[in-house]
Amino acid sequence: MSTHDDDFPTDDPAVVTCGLPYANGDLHIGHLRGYIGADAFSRALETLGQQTAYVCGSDMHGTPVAVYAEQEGVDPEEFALEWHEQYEETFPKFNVEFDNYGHTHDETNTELTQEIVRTLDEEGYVYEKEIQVAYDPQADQYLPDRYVEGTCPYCGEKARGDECDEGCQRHLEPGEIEDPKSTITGNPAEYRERTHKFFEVSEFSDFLTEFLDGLEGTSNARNQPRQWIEDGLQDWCITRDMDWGIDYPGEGGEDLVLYVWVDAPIEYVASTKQYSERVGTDEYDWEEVWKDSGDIVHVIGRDIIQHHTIFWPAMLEGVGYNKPRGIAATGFITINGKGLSTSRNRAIWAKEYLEEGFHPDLLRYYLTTTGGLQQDVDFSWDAFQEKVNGELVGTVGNFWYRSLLFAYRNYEGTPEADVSEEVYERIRDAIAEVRAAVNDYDLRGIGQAAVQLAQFGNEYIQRHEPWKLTDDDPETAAQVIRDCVQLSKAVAVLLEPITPDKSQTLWEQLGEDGTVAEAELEAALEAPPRNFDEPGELFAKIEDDRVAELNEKLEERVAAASDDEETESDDTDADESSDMTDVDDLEPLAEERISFEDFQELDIRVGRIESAEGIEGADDLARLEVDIGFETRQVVAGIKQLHDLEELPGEKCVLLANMEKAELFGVESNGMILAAGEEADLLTTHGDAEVGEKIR
Ligand code: B3M
Ligand code: ZN
Repeated sequence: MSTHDDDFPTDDPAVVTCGLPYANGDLHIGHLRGYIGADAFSRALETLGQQTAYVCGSDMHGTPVAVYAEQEGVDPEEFALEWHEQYEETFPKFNVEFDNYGHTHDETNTELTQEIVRTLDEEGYVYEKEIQVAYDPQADQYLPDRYVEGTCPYCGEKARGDECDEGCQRHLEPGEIEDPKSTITGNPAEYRERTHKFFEVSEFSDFLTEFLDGLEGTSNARNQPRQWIEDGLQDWCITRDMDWGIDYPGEGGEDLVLYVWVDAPIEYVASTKQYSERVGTDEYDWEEVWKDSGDIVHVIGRDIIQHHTIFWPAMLEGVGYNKPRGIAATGFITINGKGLSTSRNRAIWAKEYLEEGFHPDLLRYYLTTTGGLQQDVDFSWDAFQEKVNGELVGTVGNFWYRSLLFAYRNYEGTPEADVSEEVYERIRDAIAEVRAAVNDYDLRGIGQAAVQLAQFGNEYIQRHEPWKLTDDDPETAAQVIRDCVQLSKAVAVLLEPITPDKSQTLWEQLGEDGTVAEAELEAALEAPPRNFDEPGELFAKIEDDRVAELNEKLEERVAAASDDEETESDDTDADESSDMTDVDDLEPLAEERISFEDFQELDIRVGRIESAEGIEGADDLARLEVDIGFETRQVVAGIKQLHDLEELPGEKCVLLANMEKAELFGVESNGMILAAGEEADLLTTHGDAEVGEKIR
């Protein structure tokens, strides 16, 4: 959602970043979804005419890297650099084109990190404190972060030393975890007293509240942090007892390195700086972006919202830097409806996808148009096939091919006629839809605008049947085909952020010069060159037997991995922190069965939300009015932090109508709306079931 007065494009340079991948293992669809999403968003900003850099880098430090390097018996630097190089090679294969891709261990980031920490210290935001640090006497080492496991003090789930990765997703401070055990020896950890450095995050409460009020992006990133602030912010331990990392730059920290979450986000700045140094500050000035008036947009996984909406803006404020304009936090990925799990090999690996010979733009299209920047994504080869065959082959490819082939055969290119007013207006509307979608951080909206334009094109041809007109009414025939050529070009321009390579091929097919990536949205209305060659088909159907084969492969390897797992523990497998869920995270299925009669006692109805407002004094509760056909019900729901309340009116929902009445904060709740998961994803109906219909 956009809250700034000045919509994109602004006159300021923008930078789009994506959460840095830990340099510790193979990339899979859970990673790709973020990098592709951010790439598409950055390309979309450019098509609006916004000057944009897309930067990222590998996250080399911290225990996520050290633990795996140790397991392989290699030096962490060597280990991380190897993965870094692999990522650098892999991203472009998915048309993810960073303007700069650095890493956190390089000189630029090391220097900048030390400079920023020094400044925070000089500004009085850093202090020393004695704390209890976990220690493994047998291994004779301190146990920061992932070297220790235990129970989350907030939600009781199993957690890592610095994050409740399987439960409430909170960051945990050293010493907070309960029942700590060493991951090196499995022994219970001892506590030892150590002096560490702390950053005074608690000083920034008011600033952060205001920052969140102005923050754009996805609703989860904008709303969740409010609760943490209301609960009271703790100061943040920014040093660790480790060798691998960036040395603490000041006094009293000689034997400490910085916590990985200090130098990781600073790489966003360092990477922008490297880009600026390469192209020259006349072309792109990193200081203008980060210290003055740039538009900063972070795309992240939803498990790292706290780092990006609390710690990071507080650091930026502490050193007087510019703050992010937008933060988009992507949801989870499931595979065939089950949690992605690298240890169970239930994942689609980047390498595997490419080896199967699929074009990267197909996956880009699937991920961006199903998940956008926020929604959870379920991937299955069946759904992939359906989307590719239906939308890309059936709608877009079909329209492109039939239009251009007809134009080529009858006119050797673009017919000499003017675009009709109807088509011109239709393209203008689509451009406006894309512009609005970008301002709403809505990638799905971009895809939709483009595909619906192709859909319109197909209907337009069908309606005018130009093949019947070429002899009797050549003027109208030329006019219709002229329109179709324009529509084809417009679809290519609008779809470029999502399918850059396919759009480029169409662009060249039309005889256009330069690249479609450089074209702005208005190019959709400009005439293509007069002549072009015979077109080729751009998308090929995915056949059923191919899908059957892919499903079988996936099933077999998941089965093989679970056989292994029976003999081996999978706790030490690759990092699963980002963008993923796991069946272990799900509530177990109920053992006990209920009768059909029991079920029928539940009076569940289709409803439509008429209004939604927060209940004063209650952190989580909202008062909703829900139309259920016969009457309008007032219900209280715990969704205040999790949804944009102003966006709810008009939404369909599902309501348990014969729930006993309750009173919460003095407000009567007469029914219960149904929702799924920690984010309170509201249930709705797939088709057109009417308000008031019973669910059976
Ligand atoms: N390297 C990966 C993650 O936790 C972590 C992101 C850093 S972004 C500054 O998703
Ligand atoms: Zn927790």
